[in-house]
Amino acid sequence: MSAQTEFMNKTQLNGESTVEQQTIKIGGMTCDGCVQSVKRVLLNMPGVDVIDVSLALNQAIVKFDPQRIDIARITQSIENAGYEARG
Ligand SMILES: [Cu+2]
Repeated sequence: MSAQTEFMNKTQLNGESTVEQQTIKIGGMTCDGCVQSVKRVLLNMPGVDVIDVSLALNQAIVKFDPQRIDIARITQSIENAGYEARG
């Protein structure tokens, strides 16, 4: 049994879900309204938690459950809202 398999079995037994944290670079935010829009988009996605959205740093920090959503779908939703996103 590989270490990976062992780890997965363990998390299943404990009923825990693993959570990943990632910084997403965002282009096109120009004011606090944009920050709020990006936050709303992120929070509307199941399995995503917002740690921070920063206008000054042009980035969002999110935590997400990789079993429910992936970073490509997260960045796609941000782009659908009219911003550029690179995870
Ligand atoms: Cu704005």
